[in-house]
Amino acid sequence: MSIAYLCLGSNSGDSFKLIEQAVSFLNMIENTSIIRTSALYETEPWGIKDQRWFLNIAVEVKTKLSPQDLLVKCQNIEKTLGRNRDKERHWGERPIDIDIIFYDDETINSDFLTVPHKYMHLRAFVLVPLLELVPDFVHPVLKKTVSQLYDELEEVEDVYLYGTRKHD
Ligand code: PH2
Ligand code: MG
Ligand code: MG
Repeated sequence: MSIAYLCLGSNSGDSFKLIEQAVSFLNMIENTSIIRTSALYETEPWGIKDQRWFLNIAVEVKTKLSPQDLLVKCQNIEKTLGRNRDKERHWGERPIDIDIIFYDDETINSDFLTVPHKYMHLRAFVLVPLLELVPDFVHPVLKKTVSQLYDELEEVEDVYLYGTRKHD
């Protein structure tokens, strides 16, 4: 049994419902179950600014699947929920994105999958939800804890607990 941390994001369609559905589909994957989820966050777009704000959540799962098989299952859920990668721009809007952030303390670098996630240490929208779950987890490549990585962020995009952002 392995433990993986996933980050889910959505900024098109009914993001609240899409995240909810994605979480329930994750729990239905064979040999995989959700242990905990973080709170839900409203987050400023990272990478490309001129797009809708995102909803993000972190999910802790235990699984008997390999990282590659887990990724395929996550991609199938993305497809089921209407994601069409051909129509997207890089870092642009998407109905649902499910990324593997950590898988135990494994390091994977293939064309198909990079674990830990390549940009996780630069993204408040990943680190803030993850801080709730595993502040002391050590990044196996950078050798720093999640909370150290958060403290060392140079550019911090806005992250609000869902429902606490003031709209003008
Ligand atoms: N995902 C991206 C690019 N930028 N920004 C936020 N706030 N949240 C995301 O999930 C996100 C992003 C590409 O996957
Ligand atoms: Mg992804
Ligand atoms: Mg992503």
